[in-house]
Amino acid sequence: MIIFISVLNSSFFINTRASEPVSFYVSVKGSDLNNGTQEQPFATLEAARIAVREFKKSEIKLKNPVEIVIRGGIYYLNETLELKPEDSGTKDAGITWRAAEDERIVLSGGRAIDGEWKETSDGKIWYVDLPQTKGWERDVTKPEGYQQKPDGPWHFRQLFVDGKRATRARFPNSDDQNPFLYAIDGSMEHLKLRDGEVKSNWGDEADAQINIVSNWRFFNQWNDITDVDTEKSVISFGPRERHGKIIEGNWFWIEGVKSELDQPGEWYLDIEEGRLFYMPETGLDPNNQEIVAPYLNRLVYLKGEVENGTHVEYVNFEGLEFRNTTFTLGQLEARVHTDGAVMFENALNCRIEKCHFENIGGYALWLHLDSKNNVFHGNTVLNSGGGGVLLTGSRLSYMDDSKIYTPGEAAAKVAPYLTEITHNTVKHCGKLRYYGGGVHIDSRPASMAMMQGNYIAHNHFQDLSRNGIFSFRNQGGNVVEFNEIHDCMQTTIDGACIHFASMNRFNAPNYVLNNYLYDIWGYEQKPDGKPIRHPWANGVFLDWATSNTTVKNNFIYNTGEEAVKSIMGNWNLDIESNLSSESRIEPPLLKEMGPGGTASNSIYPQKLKNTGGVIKSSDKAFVHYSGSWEQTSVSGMSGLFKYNHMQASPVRGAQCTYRLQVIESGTYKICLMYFPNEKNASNAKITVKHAGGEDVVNWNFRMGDRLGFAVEIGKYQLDKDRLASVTISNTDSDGFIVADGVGFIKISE
Ligand SMILES: [Ca+2]
Repeated sequence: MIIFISVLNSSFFINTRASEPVSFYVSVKGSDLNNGTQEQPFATLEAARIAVREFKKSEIKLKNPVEIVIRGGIYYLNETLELKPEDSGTKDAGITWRAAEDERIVLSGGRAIDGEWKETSDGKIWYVDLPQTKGWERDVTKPEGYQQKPDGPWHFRQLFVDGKRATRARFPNSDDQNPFLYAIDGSMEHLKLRDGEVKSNWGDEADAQINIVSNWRFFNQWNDITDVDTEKSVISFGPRERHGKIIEGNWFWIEGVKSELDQPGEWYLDIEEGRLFYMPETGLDPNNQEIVAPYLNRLVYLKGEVENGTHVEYVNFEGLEFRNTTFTLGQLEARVHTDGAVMFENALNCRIEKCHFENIGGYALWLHLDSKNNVFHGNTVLNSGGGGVLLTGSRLSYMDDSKIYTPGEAAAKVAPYLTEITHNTVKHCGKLRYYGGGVHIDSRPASMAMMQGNYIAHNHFQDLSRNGIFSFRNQGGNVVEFNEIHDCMQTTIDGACIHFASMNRFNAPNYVLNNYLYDIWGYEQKPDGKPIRHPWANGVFLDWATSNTTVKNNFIYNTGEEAVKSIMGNWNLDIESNLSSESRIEPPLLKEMGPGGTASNSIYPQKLKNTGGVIKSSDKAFVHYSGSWEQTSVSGMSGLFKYNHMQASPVRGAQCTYRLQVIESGTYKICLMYFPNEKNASNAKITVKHAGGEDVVNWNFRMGDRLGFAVEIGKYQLDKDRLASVTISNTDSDGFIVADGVGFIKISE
């Protein structure tokens, strides 16, 4: 494509007054040969992006805000709109991509199926030729993930008919009395059914999957079917998404099988013939229906570079609709899937406002790495495969601490925070990936545990597969207030409307205030086809040592288990004045709940942090090792997690020193983190250097917290001008010494 930029010296830009926006226009009726004025709009967002970048180069300093006004119509994007640091605005001159007033703009990741549908001989199933899908080949060894534009032939696993996600040909049918199959046994690699239940033609398919809720029943996974054995009644999987072991009773369906196309509303893509099959509801002609299949995974990508420290800044999106994106297979984790219609990576001060997301494959917005002060306000998200907003750091895994999604030294130290997620509606989500939420805040590094978090207020979340809001690992400093969240935990167990699992007792203070939470289900499917309500479903769930958290003035009714549940050794909780009931209750200020309200408890950011630090054994800048150390790992909770740390045997001398970064003088509680083990030393020497000198403590590493959370070794005065440290030594020890982490938190002046 040739894009001709003629705007630079045109009179269009002369005489603009300060603060009046400079406007570029895009229209479905435009042309990329135009100059981007209202009269001569561009046809594509890409042309506008290039024009804005050129315009910025022509200015010494961006004086005026820039707006890209998109005129009404459906834009089937050919590739992801990628914005880089050079596409940034400034504080006084933001760059806003917005809908023209009162016009409906759809940015679609799909392709309209507009060929001619023909009836097959049975009179029920129709087909249309899609030669561009012919010859697609599945590679089960690689995760699919994001591509700016798909490589090779087109392929899809969702189809949208008249605005609804249609059913990929499956067995059992979704409206059967018992819509699932049930494993009687299995492993990470296969499952077994009762004799006679496995059909041979399931093994002949080029792209069949099962959607199974495995082992612990708090997530689902999509496993590629690579082989079936009808004699042994076994289905074998490819290597992708082996997240949980298959055990007796796990429920699933199989899809992507041509011979199972037998119910109105089902479809099947035949990649050998390059042909799409669909069985419409009786009497309907697909030629008269709006049928769209997804093509792109991500519509907009703001892409700073974490390792270079660059950011995309002051870019805004207003009033746009985002639709029809793909979901990808091969997610590294069940918990954190990574399909997002819009992604902000290393983005600062960017906004998405009054936008609409519908029928997308994953999350509406995925915020990644060093992203802060971003805003997601007044948006609607409907029928997403994932959830509303996802926030991730370099994504230390739940299952295995050594897996890092985004490698790199800078990436390991950052995670999104100070995000405002306000006045949004998220409904009917988690359709493809059950482990998700209205807001899912994933792992951040331990070094950030004491820092501020995110502001989540006045949202309405309804009908979600799992949590309303989830905040996992080293998260704190979150304010969650005046949200209305209900009908959560619809297809999984062990969560809540508001679920925090900080796995770190030093997390910055959280405030969960004045939320309205109800009808929290918990779901378990029984082999007789009847789902039952599983009790593991809560109003507020303070899980895995979540600490320093206030839960107050919440109204909670009809939970599977508790209104407010706290487990696994939380420190410093303040749970008071919450009203709960088994039947309906209403808060006195009902109108303040959700997007319609404006109230705030005014918790200011300075209240949202702790003073001190958390140092992990892998933080090389702060830990010095001498002697002989080895890396080892601890696995726990039936293999649910694996932690890595350092240990030294008593045979050869070893010690390590954690240098504490003291930025404020005061009295601090100093703690060790490690997993107790009987092979450990019962008499390790811990030397603490503090303001008053040096103390030696004898430490028994055989005792401690069974999940490796912080154990106090003492309270000490630390001075910001004096070296403070903790040294662990194996001199004369009777077992291993362990270096996992040290935390210190200021408790008084
Ligand atoms: Ca079927």
